[in-house]
Formats: sequence, structure tokens, C-alpha cells
Amino acid sequence: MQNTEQTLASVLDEDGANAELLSLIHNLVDATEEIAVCVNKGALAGVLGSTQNENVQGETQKKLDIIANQLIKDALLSNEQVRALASEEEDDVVAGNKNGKYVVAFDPLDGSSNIDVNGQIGTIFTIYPARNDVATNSALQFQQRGTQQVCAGYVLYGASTLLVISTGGPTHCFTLDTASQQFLLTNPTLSIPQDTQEFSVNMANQRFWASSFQSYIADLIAGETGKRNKRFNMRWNASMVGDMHRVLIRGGIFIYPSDSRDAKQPAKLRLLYEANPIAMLVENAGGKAFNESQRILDIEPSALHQRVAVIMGSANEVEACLGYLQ
Ligand code: P6P
Repeated sequence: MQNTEQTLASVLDEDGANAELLSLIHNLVDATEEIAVCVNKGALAGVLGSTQNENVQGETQKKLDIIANQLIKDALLSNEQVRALASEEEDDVVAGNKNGKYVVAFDPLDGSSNIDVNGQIGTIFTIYPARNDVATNSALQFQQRGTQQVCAGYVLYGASTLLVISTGGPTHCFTLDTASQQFLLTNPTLSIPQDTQEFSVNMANQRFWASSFQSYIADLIAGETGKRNKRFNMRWNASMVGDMHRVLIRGGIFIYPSDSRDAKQPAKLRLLYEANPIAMLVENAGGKAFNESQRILDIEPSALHQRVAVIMGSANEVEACLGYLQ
């Protein structure tokens, strides 16, 4: 049984993480502590605002996107166990050590539109075993189902800096103790309530959704006056890490459905470094994580930056939503 205030190394060691994986996680987490310092300084560190560059996603890069990406890349490439890395901010895979045992993908700063307004932002990461049947820097290193992840986690930068992580066992939550600069265990086993009265969706896209999904949301809004017979509340932080942390702590359903705004790109969130790692954390906390037809962790990836619809959170509410779509 893990106790609060245990260190990250001690908890993950008890979960069975080997020394190489632990060393990799430590390098990654150390980089997020440096990012937390930049985030906390904000304007005083000159890290707010945008650059003139666009990333592979076609999004304008914020200064902090680039800083966070570079800090994590440097930390990972210093570890001999990293075969390759992939980032939301990098067009292609970056080669590491050809004998490394693991590959790492990350969204260095999820929720970037919140940076300049002091909103919720976070780093999402995922670790897979390296593939020996493809080249070190091949995108095929990451063409693995989410069920193959050996570690998934996020760091949420906010009033407290939190690390939520799983290496296959329970989903743990750690809080950064700024005095010792260590993440200390504050919730050994996150557990998502099976039912909820709180949904999370960007209502501004309502007219672009499929009619079946519009019906589902309409029934949530109808509350006790409609077929759901209970009142619902809504939250939307424009940061998957922020919204999903709330779901992991008190339940809820978070949805980014496909929509008709861009026929070439009906979904928004990225499978590799957003949906899959969060789906692992959700399932290991007793929740469910689907796209509009299948379990996210079972999706066979086809492209490095592919996007996917996301329906995740309280198991019974995810099932209720899927009932409208199928
Ligand atoms: P919208 C952030 O850009 C992100 O990838 C997720 O973190 C967040 O849930 C979503 O996009 C917000 O999208 O369309 O509401 O700005």
C-alpha cells in the first residue's frame, strides 16, 4: 500500500518499473519542473506571447511551446534509453540512441491558448517500447496501439504543479513540493466515479456536430425536464489536461467529437500524444475512453500526428453517450 508523501521513484519502483524506465521518467519529470518555473514566472521571464512560426498542426507557436519542447527534447536526448522521440511541435520523429529501449511522445504544452491568460496548461507524455523491426528515426516506431504504452502521464501547471502518472498499475497523483523540488504522492489511486452530472464540450461547435451527438448534448441540457431525469453542469477549460484532471478527480465526461468544420480533418485531438496517454490514465482509474466507435487504446495508428474524436470519463456516462452514436 502506497503512502502519501512517498517519492515518485519509490512509488514507481513498487509498481515494478525497471531502472531504465525510471531513469527516463526522471529526466522527463525534471524537464517539467523547469517548465513549471517558466510558467510560474510568466511575463517576468518574458515567455508569454506568440512567435511568427506555425507548427505542423498549422497552429501559431507560443514562445512557451518552443521553450517547453526544447527543454523536454534536451532532457530526453541526454538519456541513452531514448531510441526516438515525437512531439506535437516537431514535424518528424527525432532520432535518439539506436540502442535505446524506449520511444517517447509528448505534447510539450497542451492548452497553449491559455498561456497568456494564466489559464490551465500542461505537458502530456507517453512511453512505448522501442521497435527493433524499423529504423531508429522511423515514424513506425510510434505506430503502436495505445495498449502498448508502458507509461503515460501529464503535468498540470497551476496553483499546484501536479504529476498524474501510470506505468500500468493505478493512476497516481503527485504534488510538486517546491521546498524540496520533489513530486510527493498525494493521491495513491485516482478513481473516477461511474456516474456524473458534469459534461465538458465546446458548445460553440454545436451546429457542426452529427445530429446524433447534438441529440445527446440536448438531452444533457434538458436535464431533469428530459429523458436523462437529472440536471447537468458544464465546464470547458480549453485545455484537455485541465478538463481531464477534473474528470479524474471528481468524475465527468469530456468530449471532443468529430465535426464538419473541415472535411479533411473532422477530429481535433491527436491520438499519439493526447488521446492515448490520457486514455491509459482514465482506464487505470476505472473510467472509459472511446472515439465514436471503439476503445481509443485499441485504435491501430496510421500516421504520427493523426487526430481522433474523444469521449472519455465516467464509465456509465461514456456508455450513455455511445448509445446515441451507435
Ligand atoms: P478548442 C488545446 O489546443 C487542445 O488541443 C486541448 O487541450 C483542448 O481540449 C482543445 O484543444 C480545445 O479546443 O477548439 O475549444 O479551442
